[in-house]
Amino acid sequence: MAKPDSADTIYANPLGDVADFVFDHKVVEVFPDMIKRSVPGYTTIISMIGNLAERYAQSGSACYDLGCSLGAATLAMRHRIRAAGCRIVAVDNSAAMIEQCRSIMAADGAEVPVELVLDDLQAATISDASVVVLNFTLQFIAPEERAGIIARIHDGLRPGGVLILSEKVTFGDRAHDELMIELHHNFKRANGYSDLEIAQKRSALEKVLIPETLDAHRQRLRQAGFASCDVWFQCFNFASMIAIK
Ligand code: GEK
Repeated sequence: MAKPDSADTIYANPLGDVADFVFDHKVVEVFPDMIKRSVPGYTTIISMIGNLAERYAQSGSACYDLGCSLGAATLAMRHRIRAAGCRIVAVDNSAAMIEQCRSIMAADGAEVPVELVLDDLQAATISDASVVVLNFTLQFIAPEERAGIIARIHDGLRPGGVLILSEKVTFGDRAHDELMIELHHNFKRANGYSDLEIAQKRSALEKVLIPETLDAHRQRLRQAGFASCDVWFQCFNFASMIAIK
């Protein structure tokens, strides 16, 4: 398998029928390039997840990275956690992602132990947690299943623990929503994606990535019992929230 550092050209040529997006070997090979060129603020969010983990990780607790892909957020936490006796549990249901993530973790010398789990995050037991990360993952889960997941995360957190939830979002005001989409597409164009690539990726994600409004996320987080929640980062239609138990 090629190293995951190749340029993303998956949608560069015209595809008759654009299939639904899947996290397979082809995506794994270009993933770091793809996500940096597609998600405004991704590098900042990853680095700040390390910052937040340093602040909120509690001694002897578990930190979870749900939908870990190649483990960027796991590594950020691993390098910043100072509390004693913490461990990280990183979960993804893509075998190709977990396989590559395993060699990335093995090549990293940091001390915090990382357990990699190949499974649906809905099957993962979340317990004795102080930090849970859903970094652009919940958006890929059917909307009707999201409340149950957020409730289980809340229940598995220690008091004072946090959920860091990053998502692509939509806006109730149609003109503002269209503006954010246009600015996002300009960001992708400036990063070298052609109009064809942008259009084909958009249609591949259409049924797979279902964004919601920030209000819908806030409501769900409060419903689950989080004492506070709000946005700590936003660039166009990409945002990250922190919810504190
Ligand atoms: C990062 N967090 O670099 N269970 C487990 N994993 C899932 C599920 C599920 N039900 N559904 C999707 N995934 C990462 C980036 S990418 C975001 C996250 C993106 C996994 C899927 O296999 C993929 O690896 C990840 O969620 C989403 O900080 O590509 O836009």
